[in-house]
Amino acid sequence: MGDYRKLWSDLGMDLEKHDQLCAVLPGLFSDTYLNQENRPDGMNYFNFVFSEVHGLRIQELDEHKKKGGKVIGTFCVFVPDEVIFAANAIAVGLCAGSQFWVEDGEKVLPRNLCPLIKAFMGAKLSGTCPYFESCDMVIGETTCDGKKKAWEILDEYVPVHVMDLPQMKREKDYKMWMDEIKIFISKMEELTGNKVTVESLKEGIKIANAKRRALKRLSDLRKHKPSPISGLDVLLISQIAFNDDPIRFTEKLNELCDELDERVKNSSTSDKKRILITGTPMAIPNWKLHSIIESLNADVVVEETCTGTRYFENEVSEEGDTIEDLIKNLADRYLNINCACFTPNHGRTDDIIRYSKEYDADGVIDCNLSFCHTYAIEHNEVEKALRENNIPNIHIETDYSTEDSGQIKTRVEAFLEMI
Ligand code: BJ8
Repeated sequence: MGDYRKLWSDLGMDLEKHDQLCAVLPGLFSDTYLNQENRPDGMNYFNFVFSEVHGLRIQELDEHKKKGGKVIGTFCVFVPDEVIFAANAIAVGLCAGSQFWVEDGEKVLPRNLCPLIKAFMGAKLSGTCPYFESCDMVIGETTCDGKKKAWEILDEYVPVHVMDLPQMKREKDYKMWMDEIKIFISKMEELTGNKVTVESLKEGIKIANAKRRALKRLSDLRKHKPSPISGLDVLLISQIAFNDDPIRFTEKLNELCDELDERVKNSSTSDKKRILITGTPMAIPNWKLHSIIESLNADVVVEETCTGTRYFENEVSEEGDTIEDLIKNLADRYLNINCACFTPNHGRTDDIIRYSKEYDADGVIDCNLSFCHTYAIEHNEVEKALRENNIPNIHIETDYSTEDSGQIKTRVEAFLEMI
């Protein structure tokens, strides 16, 4: 990585503490990623993006800001990027996946809270995340109780706009979500000084749909036996999807898929078990579960998570002549996401069963972050449905520390032997 100290210091970051983070990440990345055998050449781009994750991309954000552009941070796949693109702003994902930030988060949050929330709060408080420091505004949502209340604290450090996400999917909830998107559009227009027009919103929809299509193409390739790419590599790609330039990302991902198309033509057989992961999102650099599973005789072939299918399934219709038409299209696509914050949420269970069949999974690992009550409770329904369909499964609850890695490995090993 080049020398970005001036850039980081201009952003007001804590350079000394940030050095500590920079000292551990490359080692973790190379141990997890670069030791894999037979990786596709197309992964070189994503390796490069990761190596420059606090460098080149931050410089791009800086250049955009110097030209008067805005940067918007988000924490949930319900926040429509299309609107951010239409206002000529850049969207960055701020969900944090490292234990490094947890301690700072615990200074203002209870310890018995989801690590994802503690980590993003710690990232902000410690001044060690250049994405956070580049943001002109962050967008929260009323999903789980932990996030909902965390916005109140975060608002003391950075402007927060909260989207009120309904918790059910009735007709009136669709109307309410459309209203929320309308308010979000006004907020973005006010912040950026750019009007969101039918043309710009359609352009935003096109960009987001193209990215979804590329991610879906990659996902479909994993249906081949054996999958032409490791679950670890796909996880890295989806994590990068939240922060990279969307047009460049789509282009590079399609190039990788072209390479994988060739790979599947010449593939051999494999006796590795095929695993579906479902549950809470895995924010960068949380590679813990994938790396445990793939260190054993198994491949992760699909993730029913927000760093998986929930992020890219279903496109937004580009049809319509008015902003209202397009807002309706956005609401239709987004309220189709099946997050455990909704009640009921049978759609998620149906998705898990459908994906298990489509990807020919030998078993399912339902994994949620500690203290994520909605996903932990929903395990009951997920487990029942999997049992009825004779699909072996286990439930894992974990955080970002490595303390339980040995124990998880033993459980996964036993699970793989059993299936
Ligand atoms: S659509 S999964 S990204 S809310 S922060 S709910 S892990 S306790 S992230 Fe999420 Fe949107 Fe739903 Fe997806 Fe649990 Fe932690 Fe809450 Fe979390």
